[in-house]
Amino acid sequence: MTIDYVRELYGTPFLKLVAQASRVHEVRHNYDDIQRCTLLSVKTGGCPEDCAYCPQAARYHTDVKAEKLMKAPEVLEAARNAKRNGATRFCMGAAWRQVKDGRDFEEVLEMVRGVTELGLEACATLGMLSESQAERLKEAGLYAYNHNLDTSRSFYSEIIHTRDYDDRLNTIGHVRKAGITVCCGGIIGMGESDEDRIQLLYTLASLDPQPESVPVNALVAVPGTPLEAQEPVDAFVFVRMIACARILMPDAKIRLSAGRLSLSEEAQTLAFLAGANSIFLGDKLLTTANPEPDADYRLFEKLGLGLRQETSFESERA
Ligand code: SAM
Ligand code: DTB
Ligand code: SF4
Repeated sequence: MTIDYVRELYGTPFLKLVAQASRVHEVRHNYDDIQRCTLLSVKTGGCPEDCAYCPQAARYHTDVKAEKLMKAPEVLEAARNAKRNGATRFCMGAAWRQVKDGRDFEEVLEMVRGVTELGLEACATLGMLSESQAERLKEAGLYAYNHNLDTSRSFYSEIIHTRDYDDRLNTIGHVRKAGITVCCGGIIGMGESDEDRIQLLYTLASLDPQPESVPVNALVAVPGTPLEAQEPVDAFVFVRMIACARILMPDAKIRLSAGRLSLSEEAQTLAFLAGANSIFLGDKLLTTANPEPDADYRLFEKLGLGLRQETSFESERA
């Protein structure tokens, strides 16, 4: 794979691109199998980083209030609920720049052990990690670690100034080395160019091995953040990203992540056709709104997917 190939792919006429992605999807995956994941913000707000999209950065004046780390029992209650709603993966997010050893990290390890015991894929996103912290998360049963590259290397420095692209790549390396699966994707709609999206796709698909999980987020423009006035991303661009990701990373789970409230049911359906095979289930992402589970299940029913609450998880495991 070369950058020129990715450019050519990204520039393919829309219907041809979606059809090509759909062919790859049919061979490697199953349209009926859309993984549902639930997010929980276990440590909200007060983050020292300056990510321009993020409502949890302490320096921006958003409605998000800084909170202390949740306790494991409360997190496990939410995980049990998520499982009842049909989620098979539970992702815990912390608004930290990096993990610090000590009491809070021990509490997170307790959460990971509990979520794993429930039979859910435990995923966490806690900021930068050292090699030894990644090993301890692995020992506790962590299945996946989410750490996004977000955009191209060159646009990254316009969006975030408090860390750089190589910091991101280093943490991803530590996660990989510890034997945890990698969840790494990006955000579109931040004002990046087509070339930035192409570079992001190229970098993600060049990771060796490729990430097992690739979240594609549409920016949720939150009042108070520097990106509050961004226009919503065009659904055709969103689906184009999904299709390219599916073709370039044929075995990965491609996750239709943040921003679904601004996509119509038809646009989401096109994303599933183009290879998206996961959504976040639950009316909240980390701090912003997401569709109600009932609405998602109504869409699944219209699509004849046979995905249900409660029963689906047991039958998937059977
Ligand atoms: N602090 C950790 C970090 O930055 O890796 C973990 C939590 S952070 C909120 C996880 C990811 O959420 C970010 O990398 C970004 O891709 C995504 N995200 C944050 N705010 C977003 C927004 N307003 N719209 C879309 N995605 C967003
Ligand atoms: C990812 O790529 N998207 C999720 C998850 N990883 C952690 C987070 C989306 C956050 C959207 C903004 C919010 O709700 O705070
Ligand atoms: Fe902090 Fe993560 Fe938000 Fe950046 S994206 S401000 S690191 S919580």
